[in-house]
Amino acid sequence: MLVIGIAGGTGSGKTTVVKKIREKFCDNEVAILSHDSYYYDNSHLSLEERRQKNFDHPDSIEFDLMIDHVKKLKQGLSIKEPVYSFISCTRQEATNIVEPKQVLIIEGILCLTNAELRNLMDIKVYVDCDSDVRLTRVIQRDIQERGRDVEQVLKRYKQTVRPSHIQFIEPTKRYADIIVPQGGNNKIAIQILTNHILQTLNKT
Ligand code: UZR
Ligand code: MG
Repeated sequence: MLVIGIAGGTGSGKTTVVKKIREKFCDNEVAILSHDSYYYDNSHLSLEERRQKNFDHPDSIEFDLMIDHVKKLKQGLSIKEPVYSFISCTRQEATNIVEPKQVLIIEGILCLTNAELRNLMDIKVYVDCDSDVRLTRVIQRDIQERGRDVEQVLKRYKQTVRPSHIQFIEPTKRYADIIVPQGGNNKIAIQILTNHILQTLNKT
């Protein structure tokens, strides 16, 4: 199994890069694991308390479970990926079965911060993007998809997202084998990554 880790700031285009790579393959060739699914369940807290949490800190992710799942997938076993709601900030009852495939893509802002998880990756990618572009995307997305208003998004950006990006996420660029500027719009980088995967799958 070829394991690819894709990190980068919030709104940098990670999900788009993953989507564009996936489009070039059949469903039975590529499995995707997002570390957004592995946010701790905070249902013991009130919604207000949950919303105050720093979701851009490595401690907010249940890395042990994620590492265990990656190891199982590498062994050829299927796993039950948790389902997390960004609206309620809690883990849902349902799980999502992920089957082992020839390629596993691990995506998430903090996925290169954990050494054990990094060591399970064959290729490490950092999607790079100017912070003003990221912020505009995050404002739009969090209002449309994650139940926030402009005030809430900007307050959070200032209090936790930006400081944690500088402290924890940006420094993981040093671990990347490939840095992708302009995220999802970078056709060449996506082509290079796709070609590499194809080569590994022995299709070229
Ligand atoms: P991406 N996040 C939430 O907004 N709510 C949660 O319950 C859990 C996470 C945000 C998090 C981070 N912080 O910046 C973003 N904020 O999800 C990462 N604010 O997701 O990589 O898709 O942008
Ligand atoms: Mg995303």
